[in-house]
Amino acid sequence: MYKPLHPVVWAALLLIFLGGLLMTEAKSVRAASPAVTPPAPLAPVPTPRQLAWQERELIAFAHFGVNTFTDREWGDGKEDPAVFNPTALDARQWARTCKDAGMKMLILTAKHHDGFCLWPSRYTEHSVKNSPWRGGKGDVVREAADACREAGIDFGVYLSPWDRHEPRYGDSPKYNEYYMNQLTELLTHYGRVCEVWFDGAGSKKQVYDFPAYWALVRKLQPDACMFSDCGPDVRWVGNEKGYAADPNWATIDISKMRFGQRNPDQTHGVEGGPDWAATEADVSIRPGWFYHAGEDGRVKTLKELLDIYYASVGQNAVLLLNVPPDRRGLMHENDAARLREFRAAIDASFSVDLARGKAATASNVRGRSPAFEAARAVDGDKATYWAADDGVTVASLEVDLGAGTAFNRVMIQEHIALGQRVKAFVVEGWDGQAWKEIGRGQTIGYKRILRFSTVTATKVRLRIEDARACPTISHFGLFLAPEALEK
Ligand code: FUL
Repeated sequence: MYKPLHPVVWAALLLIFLGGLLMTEAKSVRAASPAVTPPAPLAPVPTPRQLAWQERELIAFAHFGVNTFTDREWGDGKEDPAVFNPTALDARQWARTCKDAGMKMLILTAKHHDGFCLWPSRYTEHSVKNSPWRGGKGDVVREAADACREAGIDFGVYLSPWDRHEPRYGDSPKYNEYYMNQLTELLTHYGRVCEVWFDGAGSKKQVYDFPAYWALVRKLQPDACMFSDCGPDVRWVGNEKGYAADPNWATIDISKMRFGQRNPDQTHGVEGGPDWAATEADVSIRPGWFYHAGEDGRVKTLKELLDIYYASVGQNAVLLLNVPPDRRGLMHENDAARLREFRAAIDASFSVDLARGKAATASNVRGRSPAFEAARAVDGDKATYWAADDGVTVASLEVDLGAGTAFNRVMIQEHIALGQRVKAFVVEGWDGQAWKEIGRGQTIGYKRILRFSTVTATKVRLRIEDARACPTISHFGLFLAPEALEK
């Protein structure tokens, strides 16, 4: 039988209904409030091709050519092409060796200063086509480009502007035409090319037409970054030791830089410079750039390679590590073995991020929005970042590790798609009583790694002491490298 509800029950039901209505209203008000916008880009910012280049971190260089067979570093261009005769060339072995080492691209010396071309260029006789290798039908550039594609790594070319063989060298317009014809061959016959290396070494008698070279590369291979002493996409770090320095601004004033000359700003970059051209740190795994049997016992030690890694990749540079194929046309066993150790050491050091997913707070969160909160720096997602409000250039990020945690590496990354910002930072650990400084630096950029003896802390904080604009930190990580690799 129907029984009327008691008035108190009616009143309660009404209240629940009204409460529900109110909450729905509140939610829709929140959803409708304007979203907090990301910080405006701080110009200059990297192009997508420059970003992709920086994210490769490790690139292989392969110096190979007549010098490999004459035991020289700089050939004079008078070599008989017949000296070029590798007995067992296998570019797939190069690509595999580099890929296994975590290198994301291989740059081949298609032509070094001796002018000898590793591909059968139509424009010169000084090439593989006049060598006995593969009966004069071989093409090292083709084999290397195909092998890289097959292994899933990118391919780049070094085409020395300085040419000690070519008679047109020094007759500027004629040689520029010759050089651009060769560039065209390299950039149209071998698939995608991701970097073109313009080496600054050599004579001053030729006036290079760089604007024309650059325009040609842009037209034929829009994904390719161009390297030289002075950009335009990436710049030389200023030494051949593989070391970048702090500060390392990716920004610079290209109009003040000269090809083939020492450029005072190239190592540190210029804070607030008008152009984006990050540093590429080149170094050989052996004393020489080309293979010399006498250096088989002088392959860099694991410690040397790791020091180079921390000084380059760990300091906002890309490391370009040369591994020269030998007279067989193979990367030597000693070099390959060292590269395996190198990879294993990096993997062992960085496989577990002890800050990942830990509770994080910040002194300032952009618009108090969850999209920019501190947790974004420890979420393992490179697309998200912690950001502060506009105008806030001093700010801190704190990670609560929950318990005493041992670590000896800190990795910090800025969201550089919006420009490089941080000018000074400190990392501190809470030892139960006080904050203790662990390390400090000036610039961060794409990646900064601090390396120190193991410390234990329950909380860690990153204090940005100064920045060009509100900081955007995409990654703050803590790692414990095995003791043997500590420092
Ligand atoms: C230098 C060249 O002279 C060396 O032979 C080597 O190619 C190095 C990477 O660049 O300028």
